[in-house]
Amino acid sequence: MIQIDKSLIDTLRKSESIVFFTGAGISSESGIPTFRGKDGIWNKLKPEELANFNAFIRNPEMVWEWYNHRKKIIHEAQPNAAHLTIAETQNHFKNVTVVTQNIDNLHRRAGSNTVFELHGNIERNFCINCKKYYNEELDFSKGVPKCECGGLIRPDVVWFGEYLPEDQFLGGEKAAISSDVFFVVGTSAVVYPAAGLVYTAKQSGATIVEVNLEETPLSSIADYSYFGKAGEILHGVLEEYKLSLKY
Ligand code: BV8
Ligand code: ZN
Repeated sequence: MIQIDKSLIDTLRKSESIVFFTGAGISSESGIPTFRGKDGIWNKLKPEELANFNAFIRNPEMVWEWYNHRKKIIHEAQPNAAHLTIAETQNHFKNVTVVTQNIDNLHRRAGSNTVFELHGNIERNFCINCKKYYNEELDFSKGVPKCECGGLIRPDVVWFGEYLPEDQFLGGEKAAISSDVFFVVGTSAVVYPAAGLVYTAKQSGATIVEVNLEETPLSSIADYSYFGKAGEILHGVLEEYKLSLKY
């Protein structure tokens, strides 16, 4: 059982705004493979081959095959203890914001109400030509689905070299600036500008709490680092916090 620092509990008791900045690691306990870990999907495939616009134009079938494979895993997955604990913190703190790099929609399905999705959402799709959205089940019976204008339909996720959705990034940035405690959960913190939000939170005076299986480039600026499974650690933090309210 991971020992949670009493000073962190004391800080939480004085806090109003909590941010959970999450990456693929938070969904690994739901059975969704991470990108760069030992079971990482990118060990076999390279991001440049798949998560970028040119790869899609060159070989839309292959890119859609990858996303449909991930979509199937995501639809069979359930939010895990980490997602559920984050949703439960909404009952204990004035402002709880999730800023996620994940596209799997699990935070919302767990009950989190304020979620900024920096890299899009696998449930949404749009036409690369006229930008019309197609969010119902797509028909792949005649190959890659096309818009009525003839344009290819793509998943609404942010690929390498693409800008993050302005409203989502600004929402995440605002939350980072006004956060009292900024949890960094299950991310290797190598992808920018998303990972830059941790530095924004730090510079704005937030207490940084890292939750990961292993050290990351952020460990050096974290005020607390807990190494273990996100589900257990986050549950442990909330339980210790609730216990402290009894005295
Ligand atoms: C952009 C969506 C132009 C699609 C993804 C500086 C500034 C700006 C850009 C860059 C920059 N430097 C480099 C760049 C370019 C690039 C980039 O960051 N490259 C990196 C790789 C070097 N960034 C971009 O291209 C971005 N756009 O730059 O536009 C621009 C330029 C300037 C200013 C503005 C704009 C777009 C990046 C978005 C790419 N899209 N995915 C899809 O999902 O298919 S990235 C992909 O990586 C996912 O979104 C993923 O979330 C993200 C980060 O990965 P993680 O979530 O951290 O997952 P990972 O597997 O790496 O790590 C999992 C961690 O969990 C591990 O540490 C593991 O130990 C831990 N873990 C595992 N299990 C558990 C656990 N922890 C706890 N409990 C467990 N059970
Ligand atoms: Zn179109």
